[in-house]
Amino acid sequence: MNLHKNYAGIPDDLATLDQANIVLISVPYDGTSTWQKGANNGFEAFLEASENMELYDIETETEVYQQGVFITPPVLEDRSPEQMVEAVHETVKKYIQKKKFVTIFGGEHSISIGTIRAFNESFPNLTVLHLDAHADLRKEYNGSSCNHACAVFEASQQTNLIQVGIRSMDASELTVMDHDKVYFAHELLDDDYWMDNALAQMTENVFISLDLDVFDPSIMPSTGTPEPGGMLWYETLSFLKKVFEERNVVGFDIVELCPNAHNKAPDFLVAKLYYKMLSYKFLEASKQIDFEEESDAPSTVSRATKIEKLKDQDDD
Ligand SMILES: [Mn+2]
Repeated sequence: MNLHKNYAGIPDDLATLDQANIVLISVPYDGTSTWQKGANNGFEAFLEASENMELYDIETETEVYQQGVFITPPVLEDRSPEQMVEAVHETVKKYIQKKKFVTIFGGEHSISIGTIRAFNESFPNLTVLHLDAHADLRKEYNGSSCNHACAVFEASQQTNLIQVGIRSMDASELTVMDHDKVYFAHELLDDDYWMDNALAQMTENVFISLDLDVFDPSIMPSTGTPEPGGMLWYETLSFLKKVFEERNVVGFDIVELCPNAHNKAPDFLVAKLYYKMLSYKFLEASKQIDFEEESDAPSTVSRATKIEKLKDQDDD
């Protein structure tokens, strides 16, 4: 693993713990996956793809990388699923206490048991927004409660869990599932109000746990257990944007990137998804940076500001 890379190739001075507002913790763990292996290679593929992104976000007219992204040493504990979860829990909590915006990259979905536990202990009345093809509500699987199939069982008991995009589950999960707070993939097509209804059920503090298999395999084939009938790019972004605008998103994790060396497009999708989520989170702060640059140092205005100006001229 190459530890010297920065996310999106940002300058080193924006990638230090002191300077960065955003912390990125990788957990390259693949100990309990049951079908296609390789989620342990996801983070490296994500980082490599991110280096090829253009950093001006057209939709928000911002350059969120200026908030800085610090990549922590990876969580490598893998002696048992339980010990891995505890290591994730401790690490995530440590960075939350440093008042950073903490994001976590898997690895497979069992890592989220630790991330959710850390956020739930740190923020009152937490909603967990779970985007996934799978319900992941088993209390125990293959002899462990820290299996990927159990990723949000604890969240279902201890937080306000809202599940979106689900299209695969075991009958035993029906008794655990809170059906009013589940938005099945097949229902999203015919329901114009699902986004607003899901939002209305969220408390102020929201943690997002995003399993990449929530996306349709046509755009996200690089995942351990692809399921047909998933969400597409723009509907997912428009939902996420609403959540970031209307609630206090306290952090998020992205899991289950299982890269394919012969198809880089899914890696790029994830790099961009991460950037979009940060762009939504820091929308106001990013616009502020552009404004300050314009007033203090006109010769070094950012690309975002220049484009803002061009647009103003068009409006006249
Ligand atoms: Mn899944």
